[in-house]
Amino acid sequence: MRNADEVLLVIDVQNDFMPDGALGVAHGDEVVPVINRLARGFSHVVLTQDWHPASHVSFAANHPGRKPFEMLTLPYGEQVLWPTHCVQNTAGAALHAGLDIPHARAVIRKGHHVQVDSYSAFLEADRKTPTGLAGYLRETGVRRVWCCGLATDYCVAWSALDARTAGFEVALIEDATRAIDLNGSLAAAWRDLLAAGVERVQAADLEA
Ligand code: VGL
Ligand code: ZN
Repeated sequence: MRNADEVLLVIDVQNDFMPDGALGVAHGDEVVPVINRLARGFSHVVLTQDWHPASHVSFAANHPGRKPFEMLTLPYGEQVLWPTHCVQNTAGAALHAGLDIPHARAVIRKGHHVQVDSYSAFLEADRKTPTGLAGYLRETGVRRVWCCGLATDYCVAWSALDARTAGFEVALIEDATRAIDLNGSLAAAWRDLLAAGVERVQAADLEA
């Protein structure tokens, strides 16, 4: 069992990010058994859910004439336009049924503001609005955050970077993630992660 000051942060293991989902991540389902095993080694596990209103600004369908995976300039910066995904209370937004973490303590839902996306579990895309996760982790005595889930180059990377900025030690468990990899986003994410001091580890490293 890992120390009480370490948390496993399981990001967006939701049906819409599975290979047959609305925003399918290739081999996304393969992280489920790996994460279930990892979670048994942590007394503290926190889950996240991407949790958008149907009218969300990140959906291409809400911008007439625009298509998924195009870019759009918004007041807070450049936004990828995504296929409609993880709409609040839909089956696609539900956690994968095979996720088996009965002792998970908290679920953070993000991306609920109509006009602002939130890849990060800590700070929304306006880079100002906190989700409350940093405060929750500090108040529960967490010092080190282990990140896994979907997708490596979007929600997992942004969460890991913001966890570093918030002052936590951070590791990203590479084989407990899968990537979208849009226009080189995976390589760019790893460049930023390593530069920020995020450790790149494999699930087996935690069992050693
Ligand atoms: C995600 C794109 C849009 C993710 C969420 O979970 O990585 N990616 N919304
Ligand atoms: Zn989303």
